[in-house]
This record gives sequence, C-alpha cells and structure tokens, in this order.
Amino acid sequence: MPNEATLVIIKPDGLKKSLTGNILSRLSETKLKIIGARVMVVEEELAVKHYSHLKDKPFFQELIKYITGSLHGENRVMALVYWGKDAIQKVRDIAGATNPEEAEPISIRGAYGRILTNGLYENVIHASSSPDEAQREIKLWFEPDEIVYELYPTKIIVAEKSERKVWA
Ligand code: IDP
Ligand code: MG
Repeated sequence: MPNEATLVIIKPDGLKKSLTGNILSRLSETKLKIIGARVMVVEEELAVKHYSHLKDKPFFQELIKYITGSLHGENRVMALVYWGKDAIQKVRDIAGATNPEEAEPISIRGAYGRILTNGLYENVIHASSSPDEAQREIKLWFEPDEIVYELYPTKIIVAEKSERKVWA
C-alpha cells in the first residue's frame, strides 16, 4: 500500500466542546504525519462544494449550517492533511461510523458524537473516504503552499492586479 493523503476536518462541535487536543491525540495513534493544518471559517460556497454529493439529501441544509457554524454559534473548524500508508482507512477506522450511535464507543465519533433532535449526525470530524475524494477535498481546502509536501501537480500563474492582505 503506497503512501496517500487524507483530509480531516474537526467540525464546529469539536472546537466548541474543546475536543481538539483529544481528537489530535487519537489521530496520532495512526502514526500518520500531519502535512497541513489550518484553523478557518467555512464560507457557504466551500461547504456546498465539499458536500455536493449530498445535495439531494433531506438533511443537506442542516449539514451546511453545521459545517459553516451557524448551528453551534462557532464558525471555526480545523482542517488537517494526514499522510502515510493506508492513511484514508486508518483515519476512517479511528473516526468510526458516520452514525455516532452505531460507531464503536472508543472511536472518535462514538466517544464524542451525538444525534441531534432534528436527526442530523453531529459527529465531530470529517474524514475522506477514497483517494479521489481525498484529492478533490484537499484541493478545495488547501492551497499548494499550505501543505509541506507537493502532493499533486502544481503550476505557476502570474496574477496581475491581484490584491492580498499583508501586515500593516
Ligand atoms: P462521512 O462523514 O462518514 O463520510 P457522509 O455520507 O459523507 O458521511 O455524510 C457527511 C456528513 O453528513 C456526515 O458526517 C454526517 O454529519 C451527515 N450525515 C450523513 N448521513 C446522515 C444521515 O443519514 N442523517 C443525518 N446526518 C447525516
Ligand atoms: Mg463522506
């Protein structure tokens, strides 16, 4: 099994419940390497792209509210890229099943997740489920320079008249 990358997102409930340290400790049991990490606010556009495969589900609108933070009044998430052998499956195993009530009790979702009264699975973390999904998601959540390995091909573009924020 070659090395591969996978995207993990600690969702707003994870940050609100101050579970970041616990979750990172559990993930370190995989012995995978963190090669990218950022704390960020998820805009609706990113949320909709990330969950585009679920757009016809009855819980889609709630899911968008969940990941963008309006459900918890906490709009930060932590996005991480893990890298190593069998990374996708190792992280999925430690994350546990999508439904937190069906997840192994010692998995991250089993230990910290719950089902909301409206039926949404509040399950603390996202983890990519296939190499294609991982690549699509990592490219959505990270710029090439935010990851310490060059995972996918890049190109240089000259952006004229572009604006960016620098320290004043
Ligand atoms: P995954 O996160 O285990 O890959 P997906 O099917 O990709 O599962 O669903 C994305 C997220 O949508 C889940 O993590 C969970 O928060 C929510 N979700 C998925 N299926 C259901 C469902 O049947 N009821 C309520 N929420 C769901
Ligand atoms: Mg998924």
